Amino acid sequence: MTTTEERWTPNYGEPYVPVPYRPARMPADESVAEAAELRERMEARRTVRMFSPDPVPEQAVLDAIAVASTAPSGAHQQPWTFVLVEDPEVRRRIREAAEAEERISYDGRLGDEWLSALRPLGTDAVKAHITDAPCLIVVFQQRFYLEDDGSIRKHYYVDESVGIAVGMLLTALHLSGLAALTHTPSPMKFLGEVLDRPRNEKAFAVIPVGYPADDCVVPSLRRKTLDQVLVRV
Ligand code: IYR
Repeated sequence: MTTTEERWTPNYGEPYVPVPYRPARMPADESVAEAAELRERMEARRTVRMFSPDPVPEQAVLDAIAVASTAPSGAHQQPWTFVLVEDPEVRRRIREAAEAEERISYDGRLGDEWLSALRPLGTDAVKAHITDAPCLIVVFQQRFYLEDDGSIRKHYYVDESVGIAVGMLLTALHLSGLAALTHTPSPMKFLGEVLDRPRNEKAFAVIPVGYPADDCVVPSLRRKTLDQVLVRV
């Protein structure tokens, strides 16, 4: 496991230092055209559960993670860690542990109502995507900041911040031509153990990244229309 940069130090208690922000304003017609194109491209995104083992361009994945890390966050604490897992042996261990939990879930822990909600998605306890996809991004929330001396500092709005970052990650991956799955094995405690994460980090999602398998299928789902999700006042 490698981290190349020096450790981030938070800026608790530092003064407010406003700096100018004057991005060039996009002409309205360009905004409309950009938004329409983005909408069309994002409407084509699908969650993929059947991956090709073909490798993906690593720089595209690193850039997508960098995009995710531009997300806004509570008190700008950026309470996230992205663990990029390519090692097949580590992926095998994650799959084994995830499937052990999922078997318990699908064999009854979820309950009938939950299982019936999942039926149209066709999911089950077999998590081949963990070892089929060429890489996984395991996202961790930093529930609090761990000082070098072991003391802790609070983090704020961690769920919201990491949720926004993951949304931006999925968008960046899709717009870079890569397929992904938001997988939430439950419970996820084993991820911190397998990946040897510090005690302030809690697993949030496992995101296999790759290309769809040649024979990939996805469930036939209906998205809500704009009218169905929009209320105007
Ligand atoms: N975590 C399980 C079950 C599951 C739950 C929901 I909500 C989903 O949208 C999909 C799956 C699993 O990964 O199979």
